[in-house]
Amino acid sequence: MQRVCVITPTYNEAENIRSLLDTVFKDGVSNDDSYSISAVIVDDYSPDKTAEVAQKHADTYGYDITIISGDKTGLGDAYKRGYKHVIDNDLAEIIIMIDADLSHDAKEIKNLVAQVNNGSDLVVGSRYVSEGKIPGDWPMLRIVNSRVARFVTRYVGGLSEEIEDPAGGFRAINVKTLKSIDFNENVGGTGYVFQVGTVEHFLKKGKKVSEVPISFNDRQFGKSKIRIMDVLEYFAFCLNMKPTSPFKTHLLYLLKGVLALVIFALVATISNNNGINPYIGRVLGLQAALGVVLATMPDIFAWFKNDSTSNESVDKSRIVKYTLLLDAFLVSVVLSVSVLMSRIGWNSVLGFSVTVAITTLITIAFAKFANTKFIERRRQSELTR
Ligand SMILES: Nc1nc2c(ncn2[C@@H]2O[C@H](COP(=O)(O)OP(=O)(O)OP(=O)(O)O)[C@@H](O)[C@H]2O)c(=O)[nH]1
Ligand SMILES: [Mg+2]
Repeated sequence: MQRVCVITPTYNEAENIRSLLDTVFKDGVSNDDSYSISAVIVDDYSPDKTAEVAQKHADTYGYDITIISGDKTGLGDAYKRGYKHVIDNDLAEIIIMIDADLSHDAKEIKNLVAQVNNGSDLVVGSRYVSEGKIPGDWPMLRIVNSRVARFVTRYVGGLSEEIEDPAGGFRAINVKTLKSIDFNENVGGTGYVFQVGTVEHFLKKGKKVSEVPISFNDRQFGKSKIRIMDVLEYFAFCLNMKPTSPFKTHLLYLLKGVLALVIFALVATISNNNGINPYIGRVLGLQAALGVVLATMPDIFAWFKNDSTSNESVDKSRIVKYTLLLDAFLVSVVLSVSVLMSRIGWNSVLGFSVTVAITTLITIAFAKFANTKFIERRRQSELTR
């Protein structure tokens, strides 16, 4: 028979732990005796004596539990100790991770187990796939917090969008896979962000990560253990998680854009101060700025074409043609903004540079949008032909 071990981390959960054990050993068991169930409670010397309460309750009802106690160093560390205990003592083939505060429904353990048996290495119980639920009366602030955390893992962290609820704490893991990935060294995050670190690490190692819908409930008793340090660690961890992420890419674009703008203003001002015609000075500045853009963003034309991230797909003669077209377009923007500004008597270099940058950005964004639509339409008509 397969063995399932439920790991639950606890810190001051004395009010919840009895009900949790009851529901795990009543609702979490297999309907067809395909698996047996045991539990490991990872308690960090809870001052409210969670461990004692749990042991007494388990003795009374004959539940198969182990309590491991340690110093409080965060949720991630607690789970790592739990994993190690299960592996060292060969307790199970599948680990279930569940919060002790009754936020997760033990009836759904079966679904998580089934998904591991279908070939997943890590199964995340998800509030955000269809059929997944958050409490109907969740305050706006909780919804926003949860959504922001998810956005941060994707936008700042660059985590795959395939996983809808990467911070969720109700999970199943194939123990054989867990042994193979050296989680102690490799899975980052000591606090709550450890859940995100685990998803990222499994994906990086090419392991199968999937989700099953769960119904999430608010805790009835006790307090949340999330502290400001956990939130800061979450951000810092996501920022460091991958060398590239949408946020890092956009930040880099912004920095290069600002650099180009500074060079543009510098060359135009120097030319002006040396008696060169202001229109010519600005066109010269533009050439220098364009040089910087092309040198620092070599894949810019492929990005425009929408079909690759490398310029290899755009042949050399086209790159020259595109560069000349772009240059001509920018020269016309610079000259028309110059003429317009001199008509209305506005002479600020900064104002001029920013107006040119904004006009250029809007035009390029519009052109990219139109180009994408054009490519889409062509594809559609090729498909229907
Ligand atoms: N051992 C241990 N358990 C912890 C630690 N921090 C949190 N936990 C447990 O981890 C589980 C999740 O913590 P919660 O405080 O409920 O976090 P949350 O569910 O994101 O927050 P709420 O929705 O407000 O409850 C609970 O069972 C906590 O007791 C810790 O540092 N050590
Ligand atoms: Mg909770």
